[in-house]
Amino acid sequence: MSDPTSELQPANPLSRRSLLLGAGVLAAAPVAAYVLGPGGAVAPAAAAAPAPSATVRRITMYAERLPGGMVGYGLAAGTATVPGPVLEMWEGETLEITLVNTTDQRLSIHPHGVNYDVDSDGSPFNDSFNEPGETRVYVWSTVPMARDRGIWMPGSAGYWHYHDHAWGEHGTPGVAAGLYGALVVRRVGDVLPQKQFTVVFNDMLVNNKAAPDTPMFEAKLGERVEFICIGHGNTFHTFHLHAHRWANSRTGLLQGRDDPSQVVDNRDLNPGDSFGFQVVAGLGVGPGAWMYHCHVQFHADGGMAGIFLVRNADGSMPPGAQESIDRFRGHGGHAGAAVDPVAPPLPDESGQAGHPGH
Ligand SMILES: [Cu+2]
Repeated sequence: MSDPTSELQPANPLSRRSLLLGAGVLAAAPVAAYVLGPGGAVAPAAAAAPAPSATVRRITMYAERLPGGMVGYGLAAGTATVPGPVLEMWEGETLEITLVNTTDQRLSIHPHGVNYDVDSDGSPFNDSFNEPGETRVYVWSTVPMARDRGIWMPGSAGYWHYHDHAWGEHGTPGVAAGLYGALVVRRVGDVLPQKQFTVVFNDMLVNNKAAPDTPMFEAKLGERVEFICIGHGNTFHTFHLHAHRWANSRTGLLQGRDDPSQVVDNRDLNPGDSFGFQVVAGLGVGPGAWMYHCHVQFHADGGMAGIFLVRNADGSMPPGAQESIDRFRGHGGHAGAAVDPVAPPLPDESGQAGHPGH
C-alpha cells in the first residue's frame, strides 16, 4: 500500500478498537507469518512500520455513560467502551482529537507521554476541559529521537495512556468510572503486533471488572500479541502473566542476543504507570488457559485475575482449557484461599470426592 493513510477510517472493521496511522498495515500483518517452527523458533520478523505520510490526523471521540455506572470513550457515538479505544501514533505525527462530552459532568482527555500545550492539558487548573454537553479540541504531538549538543533526547515512542482529568478536581470520579485507554506511540521500524489487549488495574478492578467477569484475552498458538498495561486508582499493583516473559524495555522486545535488558514476567503497575510488551502466544509452553493477575496477594484474592486463553493454532480449544475456565468461573477466580472451606469436599453420588483438584 503506497499511502497507508488512505487505509484509515475510524469505522474500519479491521481496526475497530485500534486507530493507527496506516492501520491497514497492522490489519494486513500476515497471521501465518508468525508460527512456531521446529524447536519453538519463531518464523520471520514482522514487517517494519512505514514512515508516516501525513503529519496531522483528526479523530472524534465521544465520552458516554454506560450501564453499571461506567463511563467510557468511543470513536463514534454509541460505541464507548471501558477501556477506551487504543489510540496509536507514529513518532512525528500530530493527533487532533475532537472530544464530544455527552454526559452531564465536566470531563476531558489528558494524555501521557506526548506533547501538548496548556489548552490541551485537560485539567481544570488550566481551564482546558469539556463542560457538560460541550465539544472541545485537544491536540497531541510527538517527536522522534534527536541528538542535541551531543546528547540523545528521547522521542515520544512508548506505551502510554490517556484519561479524564477534569471530573471532580483531578478526574478522580471519571477515571474510577472508566474514562481511560491506551496510547501507543511507535517508532519507524517497530514491530507491529497481530493482536492487542489493554489491561487496566484500577483500584481493585481489572478494566473496571472483578473476577470472574474480568476480560478473557484470546489468541491462537503462535500469534504475536501485545499487552498494554496501565495502572490507575489509589493503590499499588504488580502485573504478572503466567508462562510468558518479556524484556523490561521500551518495546518489551529484545533487540538481539546482547540486549542487556532484564527479562521479566512480573512488573509494577502503579497509578499512572504504563508499559507494554509483545509475546508469542504459547511460545515454548503450548496452548492452554494461562492466568494473568495482580501479584499483590489480597488483590488477586479479591478478584484481580483473568485468563489469557491460548488456543490451538487452528483455533480449537486445547485439552483441559474449558475445564480450567469453568473452574476459574466457579471459584469466581478469587477468594479461594480466604473463603474455601477447610472441610474436605462432599462426596458425590458415586462416592467419589466431587470437587475437582486444583
Ligand atoms: Cu493489585
